[in-house]
Amino acid sequence: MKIKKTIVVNIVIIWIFTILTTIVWTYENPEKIKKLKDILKYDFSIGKLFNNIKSKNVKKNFKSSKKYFTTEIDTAYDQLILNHHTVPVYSSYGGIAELEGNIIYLSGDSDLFTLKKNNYSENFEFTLINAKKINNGKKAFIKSNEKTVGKNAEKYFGIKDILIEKFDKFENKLFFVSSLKYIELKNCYVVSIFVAEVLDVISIELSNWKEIFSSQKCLSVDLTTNPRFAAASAGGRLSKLNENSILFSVGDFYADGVNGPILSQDSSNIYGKIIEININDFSSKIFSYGHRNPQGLFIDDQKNIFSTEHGPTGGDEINLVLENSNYGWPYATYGTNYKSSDAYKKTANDNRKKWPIDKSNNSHDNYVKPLFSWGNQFGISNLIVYEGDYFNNWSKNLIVTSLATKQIVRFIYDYKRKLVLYKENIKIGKRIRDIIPLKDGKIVLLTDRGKKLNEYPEIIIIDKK
Ligand SMILES: [Ca+2]
Repeated sequence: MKIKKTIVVNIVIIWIFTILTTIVWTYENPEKIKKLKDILKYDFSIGKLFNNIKSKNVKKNFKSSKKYFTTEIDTAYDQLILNHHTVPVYSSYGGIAELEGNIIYLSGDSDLFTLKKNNYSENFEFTLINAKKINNGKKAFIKSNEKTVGKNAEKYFGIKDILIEKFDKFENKLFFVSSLKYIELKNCYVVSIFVAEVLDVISIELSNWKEIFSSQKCLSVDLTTNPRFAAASAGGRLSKLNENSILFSVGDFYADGVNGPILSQDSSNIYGKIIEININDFSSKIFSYGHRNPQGLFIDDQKNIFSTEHGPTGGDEINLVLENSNYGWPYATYGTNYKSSDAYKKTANDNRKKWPIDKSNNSHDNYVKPLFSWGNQFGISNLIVYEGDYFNNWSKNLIVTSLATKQIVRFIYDYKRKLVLYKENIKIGKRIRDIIPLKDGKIVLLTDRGKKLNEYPEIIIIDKK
């Protein structure tokens, strides 16, 4: 009897020890939790552990705290209602588009959903679309490079944007996707565009994905040293330019002359550029250059091309993009140096906050100047020109989104003088990745995922009270 009792006590001790070890090991550490989750095929996070044990149907039980909720904010003209729809998968980036009045969401890991009204309840619901995934080699990339670049492999390798548009020469609408793509044989990566035809706009039936564009220069994870694999500066925005072509904004991956070689001023590659791609023969050319991380692109009704771009600290920009023009990076910026870069750390004596290779001496002279540049941390993402009439006081205003300050900013733009005149900050309270206008005049935002596994991205539909 005594032996049996000892065995039971030992088992209980081992059991408690295992739980404690797991809790300590995974505490506030999303990668480890993700690893465990993958091993156990289980959504596993502290605080949710006991709920999860009860749950039998793990897949259906997605872990965001609230699937749908609303908030209200006051602005200069309107009281706004924000309809927050928590997306069903935890991923970074991805993109949103409108198709036949419904919102299409492709996650950073290529899961395709529609967000639309349920016929019976009028509530919005996500439906998973049965489409093939983009074959970008993400798993192989993570496997080969996670040891070197850590969590950045999972976070930054994936889908950057989507675009769904009708073009004259095609019977069906075209669905474009921009993504990083891993070239396993050479252990390097490129940026690519894939396209499918939308064969049925209601059921979202897609043809097979076809790769129509890839950068020639394949980048290794040690292109830059600090950080390695700087795909936070990947750009990736897609926009329809005309019936024959699209524009594609590509970042410099921090290859800026300080943290790596200079790519954005070198015309032999497409990084740090906006690229025009012909959709009939897939030929491409450099449209504009000297960009750092152009994450926003919008072409308005009058064919004005607006872009946004992350600068170094305090140097985020809105630009009016003109063909064959040089936007200055890395030789001109109003921003100062990032704390993370090598240049910042080199010596304490010199002016270490200055961007060290600014040839323009903080004037941006000899390069196309931005329409506006922030002197504070802003974390710019995408933008639109508001061309609807639902928010009737916002007509032709630029609506620019921000990650760090969790807001949208409305600019009044003087089209004749090409100047911004007025700005209104509108606090949303979430890091915003993407913005699209809907045909009915409402505006939709895609937010960033949080650091914790239960902080899923949201799609926020902005409405008036
Ligand atoms: Ca610039």
